[in-house]
Amino acid sequence: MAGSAIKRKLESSGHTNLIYRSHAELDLTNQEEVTAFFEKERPEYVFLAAAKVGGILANSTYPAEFIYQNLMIEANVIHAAYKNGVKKLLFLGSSCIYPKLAPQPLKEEYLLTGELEETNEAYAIAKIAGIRLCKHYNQQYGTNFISVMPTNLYGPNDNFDLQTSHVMPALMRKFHEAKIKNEHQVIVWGTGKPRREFLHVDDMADACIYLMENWTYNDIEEFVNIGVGKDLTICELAKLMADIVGYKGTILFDTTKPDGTPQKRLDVSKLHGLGWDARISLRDGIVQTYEWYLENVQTK
Ligand code: GFB
Repeated sequence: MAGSAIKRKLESSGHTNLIYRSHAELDLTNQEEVTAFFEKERPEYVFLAAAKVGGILANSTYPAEFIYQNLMIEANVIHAAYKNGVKKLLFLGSSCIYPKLAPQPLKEEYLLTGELEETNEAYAIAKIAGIRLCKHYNQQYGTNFISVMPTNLYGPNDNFDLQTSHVMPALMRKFHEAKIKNEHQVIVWGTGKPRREFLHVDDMADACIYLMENWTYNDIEEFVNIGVGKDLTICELAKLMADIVGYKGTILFDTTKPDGTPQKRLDVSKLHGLGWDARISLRDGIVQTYEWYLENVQTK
């Protein structure tokens, strides 16, 4: 989802000479393949959006896959970028790198100041390693590798599998299918009380390209949050989704499912100071994504 949004934005803003590979064409966990790719193509600017990602259940069910695959991807790509003289690399992290009970909103300086949320510790550790890989390569080798920490993303090309997806696509699909099948209740995981912040993936892509074009590692100082700075409860999100999809039945909460971290609202003052602000409102973004879902994904 993130990589395809960056690709769309680069193409629509007139960039040419773009190089990409699908997962089937290039396995980023394989060091030999990554080395050969960089030596052949010699990219100058790299967006490292590839990652093993998933929602709360996928993260807690497959922690070994999440830590292993993400560490391998980051180590292989960042090292090959250094070896092949990449001018600038942008690494995408995640807001789950922050301590579970950090003060809100989350400032960049709170990294590594407390215990992580247990449902996604494996993923968070891998993403923290990626940030530090960039930092230490810059420190030792003088590279210009920047990192960004996006909040929870949503939009076209998301994963709509109910077991492995994030909350936004899961609720879209659940409410849509309940409406189509005339079902009178939809089950939402957890208590509905956790608060989450959501950023449309096209805004995220815009921010990444803006930072790549305008700012260096020295300006950014290690990494910068990308978000909207506003959040809502999962219960509020469920009601908003029901309204947009047109579902009129009951919403039930399954409290046997985990809540995850209680809140992770990003402090976006650093990003605003660098001259970028999100444009797509939550309602507009969900409406647009639902239109995409109806055209591309819905089960017939
Ligand atoms: O989006 P989500 O899976 O991940 O869940 P996290 C957010 C909240 O929504 C949790 C609740 O409190 C879930 O219990 N929720 C309610 C649901 N209904 C559903 C549902 O049907 N499906 C899902 N998936 N959740 C992830 C991390 O945390 O955030 C990743 O695990 C990553 O590592 C990502 O950082 C951005 O926001 O809790």
